[in-house]
Order: sequence, then structure tokens, then C-alpha cells
Amino acid sequence: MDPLKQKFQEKATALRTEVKSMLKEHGNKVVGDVKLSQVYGGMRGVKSMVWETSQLDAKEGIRFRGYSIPELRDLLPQAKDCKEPLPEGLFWLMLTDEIPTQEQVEWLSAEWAKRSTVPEHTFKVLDALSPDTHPMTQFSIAIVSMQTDSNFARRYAEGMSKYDYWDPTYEDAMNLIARLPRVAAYIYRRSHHGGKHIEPNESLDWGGNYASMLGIDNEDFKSLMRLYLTIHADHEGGNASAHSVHLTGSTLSDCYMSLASGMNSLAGPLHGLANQEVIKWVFNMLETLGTDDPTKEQIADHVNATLAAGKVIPGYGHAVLREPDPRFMAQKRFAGEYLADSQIVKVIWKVFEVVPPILQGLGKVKNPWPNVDAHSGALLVSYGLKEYSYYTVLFGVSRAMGVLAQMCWSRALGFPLERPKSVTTKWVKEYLAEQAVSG
Ligand code: CMX
Repeated sequence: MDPLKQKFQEKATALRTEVKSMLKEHGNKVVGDVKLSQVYGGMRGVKSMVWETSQLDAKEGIRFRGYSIPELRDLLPQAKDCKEPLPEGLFWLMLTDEIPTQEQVEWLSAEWAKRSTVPEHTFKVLDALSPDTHPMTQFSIAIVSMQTDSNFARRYAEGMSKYDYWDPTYEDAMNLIARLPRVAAYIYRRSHHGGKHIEPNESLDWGGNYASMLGIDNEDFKSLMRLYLTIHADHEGGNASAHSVHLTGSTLSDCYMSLASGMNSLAGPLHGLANQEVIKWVFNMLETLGTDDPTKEQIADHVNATLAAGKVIPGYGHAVLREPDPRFMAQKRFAGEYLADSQIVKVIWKVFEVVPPILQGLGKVKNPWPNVDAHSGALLVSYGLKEYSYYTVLFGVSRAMGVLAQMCWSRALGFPLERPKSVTTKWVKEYLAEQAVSG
């Protein structure tokens, strides 16, 4: 058994026993109330699932296994001559609850390189699609097409014990994550570079190799990719992409089917697609104003015109966060170190000064601050990756690590089919009437 799998099995076996006895003793304890406004309001704040790999605090932002993003930057192993963390280290941490050593992370880079061969039929499936098919559509189709290789589906068909579910799930998660950079880079090169593909370089780490296959030959871009793939990986379980993977996975759909489900959620403009919408909105503003250096007043006018047209300001607001997103701040820090002269970065920073007071002034927006998607496009444009319809695929490659690490945990802890209760408005009216009578 490989060292990561062995560590995971030890930890998961212990936690499964602990959770079982905790539920025996405390299973009836109440952990929250649900208000009618939450039932109609997208279930905000309803505690309804367990997600081991990360937890989100409204003010502090995300913590992965208890560590904030700045802490991870200090603690996770790095590639040679790079100051950003290796995403492999975060995956190890999410799966085992332990900060890995340099040696463990190098093992994982090599292991993913070994597992990274994409089936030939996936390239054929992609080649059958028009190159102008949205990259997220291509990504989702490519992921499902690889399901032919699912260990879980095969073992389930053969009749596996439920106590073994975690094992082929781990194998599928590792294989799928290993293959995603190749698939994602293939989509980019076929859609935007006439199908001139770049072969993988197996001596590179997971993020460095992805950067190299995209065709951006720049060491700082590799550093950006390592940071980007680390910070987008997980955001606790209730966000739409994670929750979709969790829900689909709870039916015992395998990692391929479940991840595709999550990617289809990520492709919505209120979620991951917001990263393309942000830069599209900024480009549109610069074109409308006829300048690449707008004043704050000009930006404010454009923001107000967007709101007056009944649209949201992409990259701002969040369902849980109530402060600037630490993932935004991590990208801002990167931009300050590597790209302080970039004109598009300067525009994003000015937008950051202008938008929050305007949104605050509307009196209804719960969080006027930027989220993760507000900054990423400016970094990518600065390195020449300007084709913004591709941006959500980058997010998706990263998100796979968090949701699939959790899927290993969900299988190991024996989580059941997810099946919450829904009600009709007629039921709500009758319930309210009964409550009124009973006083
Ligand atoms: N611009 C304009 N209006 C906004 C807004 C924004 N950025 N964010 C929230 N609002 C509005 C809502 O549309 C809602 O208006 P109505 O009452 O008229 O319907 C009101 O403010 C209250 O919304 P909220 O409770 O503050 O926010 P929600 O939890 O409902 O929604 C989110 C959260 C992210 C969907 C919303 O802030 C938004 O649409 N933001 C822009 C899209 C975006 O950046 N999404 C990416 C989020 C991060 C990610 O998942 O990748």
C-alpha cells in the first residue's frame, strides 16, 4: 500500500470508530434551528453535513485543517526556487490532517506523474467537439469520458464490501487528480492554440507541469499556478461545487461522475464562472471608457450603470464571508510582489477601492467585499493567459483536490445517501396557520 493511502486508512479507521461512539452518546443533541427565511433562502447557515478538509469562518475566511492561507504559505513544502506552496502539500494535509514533509510531497508529485496518462478515447471525445465549445463543457465531458477507468464502479459491479468503498475511491481520486492538468491543458491548446499541444514534463510538479502544458514559458507563472491551485482547492462543504460532488457521491456514484457534477455547478456565474465574468466586466468597462487607466469616478459610474441594468458586480459578495476574501488578499499579495507594474492589476486594485462602499450603500448586500474571483483574471492576463472563457477550468482543476479528498473521507466514514426534506408553500401556509392557532 502506498504511504499516503496507508496513513489515510489509519486515520480514517480511528475516526470512524470515534464518530460511531460520539453519535451513540450525543446523536440527539440539537446543533441549530432552521428559520423559514433559510428554507426559502438557499439554506444559508443551516448545519447539515460534515466536511473534514476545511472550514469557513465569515470573518476570518477559509482554514484548511485549521491552517489559514498565510500559515500554509509558511508551512507547506515548496518547489525549488519558488516561494509559493505546492498544491500537492495541501492535498496531503486535507487527506491526512498532517503537514507533509518535503520528501512526502515529492513522492506525491512523482506518484501523480505516474498516474497521469489520459485514455486515448478522452482526446478523441474532445476532438469531436467544436473548439468553441465552452471550456467548462469540454472539461465536464472529458471527466465523464474517463469514467470507463473507475476502480470504484468496477469493484462495486464485482460485489465489494461497503467497508472497502474508501479504497477504490482513493485510487480513483488519485488517478483523476493526476490526469486533470493534461486534460485541462489539452482543452486550452485545442480551443486557443489551434490544437498545438505541449507534451507533459514528468520531472515537474503537478502545478508546474500544468503551467508548462498551457504553453506559458515563465517561472513566475509556474509560481502563480502553484498558489492558484492551492487556494482554490476547498471552501468547506456547502458551496455549490463541493455540495454537488458530495450529493452525487452520496448515491455511490464514482469520483468521475461526482466531480463532473461539481464542475457543472462551478460553471455557473454566481459561483466559479464569476472569474471569467470579472475580467469580461473589466475589459468591457475599459472599452466603454476608452482608457486602460480609468479614474475612480469613472469606475464608480460604470459600477452604478451595471447595478442600474439589474446585474451583479462580479467578484464581489459572498454567501458566507463578511470580510475581504483571504484568497483575494493572497492574490493581491502575489500581484504586489510579482506584477506591481501591470496596468490591469492596478485597475483591479482601484475597483477594490471603489466597489465596496457602493455595494454597502445599497443596504441589502450582506458582504460588499471582493471574493476569490475578483483578482485571478488580472494575474492571468498579466502573464498572457487572456482567453477568459477558460478561467473556470483552472478553478476546477484545483477544486478537484478538495472535493475528492473529502470524498475519500465520506466513503471511509460510511456517510449515507443525502436526502434532506423539502416542503411546499402550501405546507408552509398550513404550518403557519397551525402555529397561529396554537399560539
Ligand atoms: N452585486 C450586486 N448585488 C449583489 C452582489 C453584487 N456583487 N452581491 C449580492 N448582491 C445582492 C443580491 O443579488 C441580493 O439582491 P436581491 O435581494 O435584490 O435579490 C442581495 O444583494 C442580497 O444578497 P446577499 O445575501 O448579500 O448574497 P447571496 O448570499 O444571496 O449571494 C453571491 C452571494 C456570491 C451569489 C452574490 O454576492 C453575487 O451574486 N456576487 C457576484 C457573483 C460572484 O462574484 N460570485 C462568485 C462567488 C465566489 C465563488 O463561489 O466563486
